[in-house]
Amino acid sequence: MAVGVFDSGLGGLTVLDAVSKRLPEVPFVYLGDNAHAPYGVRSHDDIYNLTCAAVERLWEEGCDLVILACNTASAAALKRMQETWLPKDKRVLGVFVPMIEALTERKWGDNSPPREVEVKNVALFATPATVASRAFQRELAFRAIGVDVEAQPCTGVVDAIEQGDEQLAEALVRSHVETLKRRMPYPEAAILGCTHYPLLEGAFRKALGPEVKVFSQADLVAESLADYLERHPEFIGPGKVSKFLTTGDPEGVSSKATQFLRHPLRFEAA
Ligand code: DGN
Repeated sequence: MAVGVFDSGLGGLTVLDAVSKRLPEVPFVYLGDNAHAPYGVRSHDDIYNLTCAAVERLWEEGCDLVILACNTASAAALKRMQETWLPKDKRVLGVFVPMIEALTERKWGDNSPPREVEVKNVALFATPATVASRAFQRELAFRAIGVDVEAQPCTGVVDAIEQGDEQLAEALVRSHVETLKRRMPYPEAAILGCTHYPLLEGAFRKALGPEVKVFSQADLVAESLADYLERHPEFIGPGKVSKFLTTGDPEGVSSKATQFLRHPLRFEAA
């Protein structure tokens, strides 16, 4: 039995990279929905339907536990899936909760009432669909009170990264940070709420300044998954090797993925 990692495209490879480094003995099946990416500008219904189809495909691969590495899918589809669709023997986890637990210094499964936390001003950078969902603010409100969140939809950043245009991506980051700072001049913490942004962490840090604490999602998700699997070893089993699936063209996706992560990867058709 392997653990499924789903993303709308290639961005989730940043999460996969971190989880496979943290859990080298665990087999993973990665599924990128490249045929329908990007999700960030799609309707919530659309994102929900595509995400359910992808998770079903990962079940066929024997993945009873699936991580939605995609922030947009976690924001727009996860709650609805968990409440209305998911069978009892399957688990789907998203990428927001590990970040919020780190921000609020809580342990997994701490269901105590929301309380005051040290950080009061938080900047969230994400895709337009993630920002529109307000999922981050909703999850945060379960755990903390008195935190002001300013969310900046970072239009164009994912496309610039996917096109390999680093200069444009960095210029867009500077401009999105400036726009947010007009509304919140002194954020204490920044959440990079999109799979692609770890690749621009340096640009975000530079634009935000050294006094802002930047939360790096991939490592937090890896730590949280390690903790989860320790408590739920039933979701992993021997005899599987990691593999990479795409709904897009395997040749094209393999070469883009190799560029993206800077080491060779071979995708198969989903
Ligand atoms: N994977 C998406 C996310 O983390 O929000 C970014 C790519 C997209 O589909 N827009």
